[in-house]
Amino acid sequence: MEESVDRGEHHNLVIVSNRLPIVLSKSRKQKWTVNLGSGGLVTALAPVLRDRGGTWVGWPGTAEGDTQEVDTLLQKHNKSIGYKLKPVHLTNQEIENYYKGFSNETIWPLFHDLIDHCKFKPEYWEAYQEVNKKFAAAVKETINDDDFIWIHDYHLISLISYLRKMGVKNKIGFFLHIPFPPTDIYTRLPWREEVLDSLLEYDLIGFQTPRDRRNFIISVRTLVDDPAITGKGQVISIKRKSKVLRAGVFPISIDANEFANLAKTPEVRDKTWYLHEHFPDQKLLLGVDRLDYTKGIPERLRAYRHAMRTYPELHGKLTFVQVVVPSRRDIYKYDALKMEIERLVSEINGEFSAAGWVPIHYMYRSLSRSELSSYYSAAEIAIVTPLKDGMNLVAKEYCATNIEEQGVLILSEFAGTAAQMKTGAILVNPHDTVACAQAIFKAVHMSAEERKTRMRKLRRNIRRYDIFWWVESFLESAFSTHLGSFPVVADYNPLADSG
Ligand code: ADQ
Repeated sequence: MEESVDRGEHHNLVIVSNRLPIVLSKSRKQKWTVNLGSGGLVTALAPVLRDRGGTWVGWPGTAEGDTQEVDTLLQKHNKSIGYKLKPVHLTNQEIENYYKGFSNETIWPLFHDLIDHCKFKPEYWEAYQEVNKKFAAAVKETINDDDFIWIHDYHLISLISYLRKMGVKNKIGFFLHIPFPPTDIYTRLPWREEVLDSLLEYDLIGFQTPRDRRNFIISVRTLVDDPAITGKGQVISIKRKSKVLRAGVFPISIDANEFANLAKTPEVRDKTWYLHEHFPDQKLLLGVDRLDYTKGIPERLRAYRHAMRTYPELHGKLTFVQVVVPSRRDIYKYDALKMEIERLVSEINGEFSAAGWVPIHYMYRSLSRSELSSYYSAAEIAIVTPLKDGMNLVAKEYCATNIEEQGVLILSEFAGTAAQMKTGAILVNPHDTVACAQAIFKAVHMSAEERKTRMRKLRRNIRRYDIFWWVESFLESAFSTHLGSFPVVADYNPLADSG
């Protein structure tokens, strides 16, 4: 008889994230429309929420003042999607201090090891606490006793502490989408004990890679008295006093089949053909990133410039297409980064452009899914070189789209993805301009056979460990009583690399 696995099917699911998975827009006539987001997380979680019943709690992304209209709009929308969206409204001051402040100017840079970018302001911390408390009240209003609560990401670490103080006894899981930093960096945080105490209250905490979990465990050993750590593999257990926390490694992924199928549609094929026509006799090197200083865009541009200076035979033969999606527009560092990128692009184009060839095509905008897919399909090489990244879905999307299995992936060893994709990709240190330039040269000249072997390996891994595997293995771990009994991601070995 087949052994049944408890994935908590009998429990309703309550997802909590900073943002609701929707895009709200207002027409010129001040009429609101709501569309469900298209990201991997909502694709994977929506069917689970529909099957089990559930609620997604989050900020709708709107400013103060739109509260009533948004509430009415969402109530109507809930009926059509089969689960509930519960908005948590934020004031302009909260958006300033909790979202832009503590989340994006303290935790985000600190957890990406960029201590010089951090602001440690007490008013940011206070707002973070207030908003986490506000989210806790919203969650408490919506739950039943045996619902499973799954909290997402660094904006809401303290949420559990308020839920427990409010008497909520439900099982609660947390997934950290960004890296967990090494202890000597983590300990700079003035509220390091409070943040760690909250993390230790969860029943299950998920990290992207063994590296992140190992960093977390070393911080626990350093800052906490007598933790008992047992088990090895995908899920281990940390016991402190009588509380047991399970810590697992769950590399997030994408709906790989969806990306492969999109690449086969006539619309994407046409767009891809159009790109090839416009770049005749040239290979395309593609970078796609949100505007963020963690993504290593200036470093990548310098590496491309170095490649152009070192290998003149690439002139006219290789074009770098860099797409940047606007992000966190009102934070000063992001404006400064945009200016630095634009200065470098214009310097490089000024240095090398020749009749019929512009070395860098730069786009600063969001692309539709079919446009993005056609760039992924057309590019012979993708260059994904973050200085540090929790996972990096662009790397996975590029490979999943590459149905002809002829593309080459140049990947930063500091992207979470590297743990899973190191044998198929060309791994580089994004700070090493010379090595990155050499990697570009190597990718341009790689034989068709080697490209196929590498890409096949990458695609097999991404198909097997897709976003649906991720959701299932997290939920299975939350409800199982076993440790380490889950499938391990091929191509990297959490056993060898666990804390
Ligand atoms: P992000 O830092 O946002 O996510 P990433 O994982 O690369 O980074 O996801 C970016 C997404 O934006 C991709 O799905 C990509 O397709 C999309 N995108 C990028 N450029 C675009 C463009 N020009 N137009 C349209 N779409 C574009 C955080 C962490 C990551 C982690 C994810 C998921 O920082 O490390 O992988 O969460 O956990």
